[in-house]
Amino acid sequence: MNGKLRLVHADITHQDTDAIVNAANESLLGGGGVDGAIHRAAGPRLLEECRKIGGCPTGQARLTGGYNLKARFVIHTVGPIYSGGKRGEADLLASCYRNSLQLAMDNQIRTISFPSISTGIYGYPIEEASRIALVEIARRIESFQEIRIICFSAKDLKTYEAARADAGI
Ligand code: AR6
Repeated sequence: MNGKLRLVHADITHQDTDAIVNAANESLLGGGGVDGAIHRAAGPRLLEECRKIGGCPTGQARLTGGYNLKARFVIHTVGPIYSGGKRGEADLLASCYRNSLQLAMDNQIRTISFPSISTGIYGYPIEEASRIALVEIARRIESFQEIRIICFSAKDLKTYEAARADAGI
């Protein structure tokens, strides 16, 4: 099966893929940015399920239901807080994509939407983060029907499109 990678300017809470990915924090108890938007759209049962999980270390991923979302599942992953790039941030960010995709494959998820992990409140420069995201996704695209990267602004979309062209993906 030839997987399709799409870069889309949209709100991730509206995506109808089997799963959407949340850029969460280690508590998994919600926050601002995309995390806040996903919890608002999914409803309070999402927070209840997250409470039971009891947190998630940076770079790892956890699966919950999607509740009021169109997506059946939410994969919560915790990106690194960027602090100059010499504290293992690139490896941790790559782990977020790898572990999220592995969890999706383990649960027969065929279509999935990612936000741009760590590039908001956590401050990761999007030019570098987009390259990491694209490389990790391209490695596993064949195991999926479709993977979307959801860019929340037209500017972010342009950055991802440029990174994709550079990488020849
Ligand atoms: N749909 C798609 N992308 C979005 C949406 C949305 N509805 N809302 C924001 N983005 P951020 P981080 C984009 O800050 O940097 C939270 O408080 C946003 O423009 O959501 O990983 C967590 O609890 C940016 O491009 O996540 C953590 O504490 C991207 O999503 C912390 O923020 C990621 O921005 C995580 O920070």
